[in-house]
Parts: sequence; structure tokens; C-alpha cells
Amino acid sequence: MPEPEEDEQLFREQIRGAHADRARSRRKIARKPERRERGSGSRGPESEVREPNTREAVTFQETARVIRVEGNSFVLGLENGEEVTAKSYKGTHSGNPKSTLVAVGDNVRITNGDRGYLIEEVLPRRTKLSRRSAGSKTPFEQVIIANVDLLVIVASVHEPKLRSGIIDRYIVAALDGNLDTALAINKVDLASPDELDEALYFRDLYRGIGYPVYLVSATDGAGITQLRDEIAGKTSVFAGHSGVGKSSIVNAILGEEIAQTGALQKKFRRGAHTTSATTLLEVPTHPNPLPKAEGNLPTYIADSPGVREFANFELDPGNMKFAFVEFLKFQEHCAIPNCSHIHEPGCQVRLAVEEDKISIDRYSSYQKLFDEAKREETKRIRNQ
Ligand SMILES: Nc1nc2c(ncn2[C@@H]2O[C@H](COP(=O)(O)OP(=O)(O)OP(=O)(O)O)[C@@H](O)[C@H]2O)c(=O)[nH]1
Ligand SMILES: [Mg+2]
Ligand SMILES: [Zn+2]
Repeated sequence: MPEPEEDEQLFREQIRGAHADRARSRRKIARKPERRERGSGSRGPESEVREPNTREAVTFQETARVIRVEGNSFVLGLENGEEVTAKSYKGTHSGNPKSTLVAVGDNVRITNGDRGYLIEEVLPRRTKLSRRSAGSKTPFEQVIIANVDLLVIVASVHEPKLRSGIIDRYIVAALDGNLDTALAINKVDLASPDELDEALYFRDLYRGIGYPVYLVSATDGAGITQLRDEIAGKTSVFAGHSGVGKSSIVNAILGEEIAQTGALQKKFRRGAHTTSATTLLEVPTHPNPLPKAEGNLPTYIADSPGVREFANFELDPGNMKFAFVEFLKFQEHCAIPNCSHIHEPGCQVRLAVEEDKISIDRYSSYQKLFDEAKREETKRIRNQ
């Protein structure tokens, strides 16, 4: 089970401590907002015939992309490549109800007037990586990053130890947020023969299910070229336990020490929560060229703060099985329609686990997440 309060406190501390990281990052980052949907922006055929409102008459208005959070302000990338700092305010309109108002990766409409840059509207999110907020009675959807294409789940073969539970939680979150998923298993340079066997086991397991898996070492560069090929032309977020080497991999991909990295805590042999904020960075094509992506799209990469546990937002017990794609071909033959694969007689998924056709690690994750989803569902119904 996650330790939400503890995690939440950490999250808050990380946001507060965000300054240090950003001072180090002088790179021009994530300049262009995402291409707007038709009619959702301030330019294009629709906007030309739009009646100007009074606010527009005194200020200008354009679309920008949130690239990082600074205290209670947001650093935005404008279309012309400039970076500006903006604030949200009471009148900020959200296209994403019951969720973080402004998140990194959001596309926003801004004005510039007497009060500086103001975020007037946060546009609906195409995709998101979100988690359950903690510390309040009614948890809300805390968006870590919006509008990215790919979630790269980072784990490590050496300390901190690889645990498949958190990988499966992220896979569920990715499905929920409409993200593609890849897995990077880091620190292969430190792996003992047993740890290497374990890494290969998990590589084959997740590859067998259909996810791209990369065995990498941020330190000696093994596997980094392949990972760079995977992320070329996409916007990707790197997430996982603290200390697994997310920032180190980001630096290896960028070819520069941009993201701050930190040693593990000696006593617990786990990460020290070095990265304090999610930041979007543009991967340069020079001097460290990436292979040409289709359509020559720019590549963005986001480092994110490490977590101790990952709490999924609003797990749905009925939908859970769709995040376990290897169950699908067996569940068609379960004796009971809508079988939950937990207790029903004639369950072909459980039979497949017994026959070693489905991994026991994945099935245990499913059981845990299913139980949690059920508990949450009961709570939600009670609070209605
Ligand atoms: N030997 C070895 N050490 C690594 C590798 N990747 C990262 N490390 C070390 O592991 C420690 C943690 O690395 P970070 O990159 O700071 O980890 P992180 O996942 O960003 O951690 P948080 O920001 O706390 O979430 C540092 O001491 C790194 O030098 C690797 O591939 N091999
Ligand atoms: Mg880090
Ligand atoms: Zn079943």
C-alpha cells in the first residue's frame, strides 16, 4: 500500500524546493506550445472571424505551453521561442474539471496586461500522467504532466531494487491517461549475475506483453542510443522510484549534465528525492543528433521527482483488467461473463497463472490493484 500522507508531504516539499533545480537548468527549453486543435487557439480560420472582446482590445492573447512551475508562477514557452512567467488567477478557466488547474505540459491561453501575464484558460488535456492526491478527505487528480506521448517507467536492477508492483501501477496510470508506455531498466553496469538474470526476466516478461523494454546504464551509456531512438520525435516523461536514475538517464540522453542527480541515502539504500519538480526539456538535434523522426518532429523529455510509492487516481475495478493485456485472450473463455478473475469458478485467467502462461508477478499486481479499486469504489459510494 502507498503511504499517501508521507508521499504528499514530500511532493509539497519538492514543489517548494523547486528553485535549486531550475537555477541549474539554463537550457532553452520546450519552446513551442503544442499545435492547437482546430478552433481552440487564437489563430486560424475561426479566430479570424471571431469578434474581439474588450480584454483582447487592451491586451494580446496567445497560446503557450507550461514548461515548469516556479513557486506559484508558471514558466511558459511562447510560440516565438521566448520564455515568460505567468500566473493563474480566480478567472482562470479550466478545460479539465476536478483536476490540477495548471500542470507542466498544459497548453494555455494567456493575456498580457497591467497584472503581467495571466493564464486565462487551460485547454483540455490530450493525455496526462496523474496520480491520487493525498492528505485531503476527497482526493483529487494530481496531474504530474499533461500532453506527453510516452511514459518511460524507470526501474533499476541494483539499489533501489526492481519491484514490478510500481511498474504495473504506472501501466494502469498510462492507460488511464492515454499514454504509450516503455520501460527502462537502469544500472546494468552494477548488476550481479543474479540481478542481471532478474533484469532479463522482467525484460522478457514486459516485452512478451508488448511493451518496449531497454536495459540501460546511464553511467556507461549502454542502451542509451536505443532509448534515444524510442523517444525521437515524441514528448516523453521519465517516472519511477527515487534513485533509480531518471535524471542520470535524462542527462545521458541530452549529452549534458542538465538535471541534478544525487547519491542514494546510505541507510535505506534508496533515493534521496533529488529532483524536486517536473521540467520539460527540449532534446537538441546538435551536437548530439537524434535519428530523424518521422515528420521531423521535435523531441521533448521531462524529468520528474521520484516517488516512494505511486497511488493511482480513481481506480476502476471493472476496467483494471484492460491494463493487463495478456489476460485478454484467456478471459474470453472464463465461465462467467464479466469475470473479475479473483474468485469465480471456471476462471481461465487464474488457470493460466497456475499453468505459468501468465506471470504470477503480474497477477499479484492485479489482485492488489483490484482490491484497492474495490475499497476506493466503496468509499466513493459512501461519500456520495
Ligand atoms: N552505477 C550507476 N549509477 C547510476 C546509474 N544511474 C544513476 N546512478 C546513480 O544513482 C544515483 C541516483 O541517480 P539519480 O539520477 O539522481 O536518480 P533519480 O531517479 O533522478 O532520483 P530522484 O531525483 O530522487 O527521483 C546517483 O548517485 C547516480 O549517479 C547507472 O546507470 N549506473
Ligand atoms: Mg532525479
Ligand atoms: Zn476469469
